[in-house]
Amino acid sequence: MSSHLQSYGQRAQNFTNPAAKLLLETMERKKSNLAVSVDVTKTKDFLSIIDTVGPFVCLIKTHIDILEDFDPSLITQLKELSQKHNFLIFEDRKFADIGNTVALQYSRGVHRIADWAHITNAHAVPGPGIITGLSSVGLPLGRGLLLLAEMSTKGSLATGAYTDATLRMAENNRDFVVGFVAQQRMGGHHEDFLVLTPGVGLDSKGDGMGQQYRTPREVILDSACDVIIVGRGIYGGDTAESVRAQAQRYQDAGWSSYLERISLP
Ligand code: S5P
Repeated sequence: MSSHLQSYGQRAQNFTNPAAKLLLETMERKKSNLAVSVDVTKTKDFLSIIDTVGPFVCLIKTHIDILEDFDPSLITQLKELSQKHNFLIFEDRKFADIGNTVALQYSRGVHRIADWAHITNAHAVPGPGIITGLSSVGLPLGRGLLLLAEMSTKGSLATGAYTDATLRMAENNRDFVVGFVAQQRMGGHHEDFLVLTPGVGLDSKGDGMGQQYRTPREVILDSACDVIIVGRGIYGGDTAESVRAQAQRYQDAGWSSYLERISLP
């Protein structure tokens, strides 16, 4: 059976990587294929949004470098919330340099990403050395990597031959590369990979800066992706109650589309 028609729980056995297994098991247990992207600049807002959406998500996506008041104690609190609500953490770092540099960026500096992010991501543009560098740090820690195979933005250059070559890089590094940030499940490979998809919104089509939104149903059912990544569509509301209601709404939309997909003949 094609991997995307198997349940998330069944697919855990298709992976050796512990972060991928844990993500799929968490999705199955929480009945959630929703990741919330928490792109805010104040620690207080960051933690309160995560505490509010935590029950509805399998994954929290961070851009840790946009926090103006970052302090290492924030990481302790983030890890506590991840245990309290049972979600994994994905630092959307989009590494894009030579292997030696990305290994340092991943393990050191102020943020020490490898210490706390179950999953991170990288552009394929430098070639396979970027995976060698990141896996030298992340693999011993049981971390997983996603490659950016496509982007959600208008005019993206990550298409065609570039996307195909990204797929080949992932296939050659199955132990550490667990999937893609992409807009669709791509054919032409037999391995199971996770497909996480940003550019998801129910009420808006774009943001005037190139972002393009599709609905959870288009992403999960029509394009056979696995995880919807939603940012402003959820945390854009000004009260905790509206943030909670949006998280619930996107969780329901993503999960019902998944149930429809796995029941396809
Ligand atoms: O192609 C991409 C890849 C990513 S990771 N398009 C994206 O929008 N993203 C990220 O997803 C982006 O950096 C942001 O954190 C999030 C989308 O946020 P939203 O507010 O537009 O939903």
